[in-house]
Amino acid sequence: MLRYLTAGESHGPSLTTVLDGIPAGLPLTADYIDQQLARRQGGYGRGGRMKIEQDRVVITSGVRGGLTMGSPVTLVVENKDWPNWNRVMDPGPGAATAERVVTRPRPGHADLTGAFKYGHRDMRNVLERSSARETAARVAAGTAARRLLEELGVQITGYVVQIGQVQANVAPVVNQLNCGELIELTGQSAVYCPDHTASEAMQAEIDRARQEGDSLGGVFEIVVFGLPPGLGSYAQRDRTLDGRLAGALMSIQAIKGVEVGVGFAAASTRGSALHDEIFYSPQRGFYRQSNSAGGIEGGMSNGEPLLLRAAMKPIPTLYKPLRSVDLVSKKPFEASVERSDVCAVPAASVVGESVTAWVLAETLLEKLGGDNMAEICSRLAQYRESLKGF
Ligand code: EPS
Repeated sequence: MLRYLTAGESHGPSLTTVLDGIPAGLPLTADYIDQQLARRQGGYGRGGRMKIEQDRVVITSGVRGGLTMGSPVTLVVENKDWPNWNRVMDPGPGAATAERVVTRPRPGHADLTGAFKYGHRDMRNVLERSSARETAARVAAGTAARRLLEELGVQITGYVVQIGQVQANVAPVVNQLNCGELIELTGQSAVYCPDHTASEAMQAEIDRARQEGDSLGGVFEIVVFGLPPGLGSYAQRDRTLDGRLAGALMSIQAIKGVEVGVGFAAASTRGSALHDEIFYSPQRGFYRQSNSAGGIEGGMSNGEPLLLRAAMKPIPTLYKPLRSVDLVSKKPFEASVERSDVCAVPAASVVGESVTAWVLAETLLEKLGGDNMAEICSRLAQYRESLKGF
């Protein structure tokens, strides 16, 4: 069983994640994980905090000589901003009440409801953990899963398709390019969008929102190439691949919607036009010429590329004041803001890739079993071979 937990506050000393069930013999280095951490920190529209942080992972258990050992893998990402907050974040008695007590809940954040739930009078106790800073730990974890997928010939990438009102037209490139080419084209865009004309317009939209003290949401897509069919299952509700992937994506801070394949458009399409017809050739075996299903049928991967889409709401920390009520005085106030991102959709696409990679690694290990990479690779090769003669 593959599982992980993250821990850590946004302005605490560090974020930590413990990965359990990573097979032995997986090549994994801090440098490899740091590449994805850097992507998560990037993207046009980020705010002042990203000038302070330079996320790097320290692997403190489970890896020796660049290979996993089968024991729990611990990944630690330091918060460079912590020294500026260590008095506020001191766990000692009285420290948290001494200064910067947060009593003004921000609309759209977890502040007020989290205070109700946990009985906090200082909403810092809520915002520190509900902050999307936590996604650095999730990217670290998901990157170990991405490494495992790579060893099994599965490649994953994500890109932005919409920011605010600006929509990209990515279909022509996405349908023609292989994963490496798509990653390269996406990486050339400041907003991680492979449609470079739309990318310019998205940056202009972010500039406009910044000038107006506002924030922007958007949509990103995740594509996965090389997945074998049969991951997930129709046999029990909590084993469906689409259910698990949607849950993973929806658990990312600020994500409000998830689609698989053509998604909501399926509702207005006739069955005859929607479903992906099945063909057979001795060279390719069973295959499809279309992919409305986005690579999932009956809660299982069907062997076609996986296509997921997620919508992110605009970040609720705004320079433009929103009305709220002080927890102590019960008086209305207009929220004032220190620093914030204008748009973090590009960063969210990297988080989306990471949580997707984790679910796929889980389902691959469920399908194949095995405790070390050699065993798992040979079982997958055997399964793929068996499908050729099906
Ligand atoms: C966040 C608020 C901002 C973001 C943060 C998420 O942090 P701060 O309050 O320190 O300025 O920068 O994102 C990150 C730190 C990150 O690494 O992505 C929030 O409220 O969710």
